[in-house]
Amino acid sequence: MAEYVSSSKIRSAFSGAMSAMYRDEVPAYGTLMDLVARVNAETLDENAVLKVRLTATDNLDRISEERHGAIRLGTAEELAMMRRVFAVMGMHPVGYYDLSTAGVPVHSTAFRPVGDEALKRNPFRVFTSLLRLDLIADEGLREEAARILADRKIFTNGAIELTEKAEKNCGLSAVDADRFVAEVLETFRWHDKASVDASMYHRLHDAHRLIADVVSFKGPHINHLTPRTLDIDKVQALMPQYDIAPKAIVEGPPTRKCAILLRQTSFKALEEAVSFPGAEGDFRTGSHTARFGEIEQRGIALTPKGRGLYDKLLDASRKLVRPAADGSNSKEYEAALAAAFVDFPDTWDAIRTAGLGYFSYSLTGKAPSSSSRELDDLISQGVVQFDPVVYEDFLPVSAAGIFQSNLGDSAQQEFAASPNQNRFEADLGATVLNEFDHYAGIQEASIEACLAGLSSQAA
Ligand code: OOG
Ligand code: NI
Repeated sequence: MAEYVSSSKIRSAFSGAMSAMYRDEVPAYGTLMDLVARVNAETLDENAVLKVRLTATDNLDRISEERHGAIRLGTAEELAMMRRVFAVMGMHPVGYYDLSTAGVPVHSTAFRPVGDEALKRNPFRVFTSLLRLDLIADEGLREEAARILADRKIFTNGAIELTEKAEKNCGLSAVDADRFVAEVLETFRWHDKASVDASMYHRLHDAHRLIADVVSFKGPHINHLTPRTLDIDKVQALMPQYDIAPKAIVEGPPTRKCAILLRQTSFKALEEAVSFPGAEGDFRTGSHTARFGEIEQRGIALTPKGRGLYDKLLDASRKLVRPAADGSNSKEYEAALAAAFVDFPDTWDAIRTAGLGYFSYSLTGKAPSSSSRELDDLISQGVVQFDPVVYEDFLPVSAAGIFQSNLGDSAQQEFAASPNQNRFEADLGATVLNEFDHYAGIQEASIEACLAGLSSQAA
């Protein structure tokens, strides 16, 4: 029987290949990676406890290799095929994000590994959006855009064949896995030749910059890659020294002792030269902005109760100060955010007892002093310890902020809120996983492993 390569190994290889390609295409991403590596090393040097816990929970090694990316697709067929391609790499759709309310005509999911083991091996994720032409008012333009999209092929024949082969055989050999990575990478590559002429590009662009980005090119170029940092405030502060101009504010929760969910910041998209085909086989030069860089800091995954509190506090602070795109009120915004989040407990113990976050439990090695197997008793006796479960997903308000910072201020547009998860799942050809169920499962499994460990000690 043929030896198959694990899906985690294919995912790691793909993430590495994508990073190398992007570093080559967008040098500022390479600079950001160097900065993040420096800050992460310094943070670990200064925080021995953090280093011990990350090592003990088998979470240290993944961090330097960790990143997410994002793409924007044009049709249901592209989305459905992308799902099959990512499945070969052990990446599955988790969560549904409606961004229409934020003025961006897309809805999205995140393809990512699921389950503790796969996440520890390599947590590579891709935030994947599907353009919603139904939100475009101009019917003529809508139809033309749909026709252009229907004609393009974003996957190579090799990528499709190897995906089918992997599905049929439930895996790929090492040789096929290498080919698969190279073929699939082609879909994410930047094309500096637009597939539409300049006048069509401008019509699409006038409807919404994002529509031009999706419809005008041969494929869904990767638009950013995001390394994970252990101290986002420090990276944000150091960026100018590295000649990178960060966006005005960090998205997500404020600076805290116990990091929750996800904090993100990005640098502005580059203006890149592109050429548009003319009627006579000639080319017209122009430019397009789409590709940028981002960094993220990940904290604990919150329960529905914790997430409810987060959403409430974020909303309250944004009612006081709405961050302006030009950064003119960023200090006021930060102060309002910090003030609102005073109501969110900031010790792991308090977060746990209030039922706000998910934790992974493990045995310390100490023997229990009573027969109680209640988790709280075991913790107070020092038999069981707990570590935060990392939040692996995204946040719609933050994602909208990242989108907006790269669309320019003139792109602010209003769409009526119209989440349509059923439609998205029909286009995807699958349902998306509920993130809360997944985190609850990780927590539950860790508790069961503790209890099983104790009963085998007792036997
Ligand atoms: C995706 C923006 C969302 C994030 O990290 O929240 C995102 C895009 O611009 O296509 O990547
Ligand atoms: Ni991102």
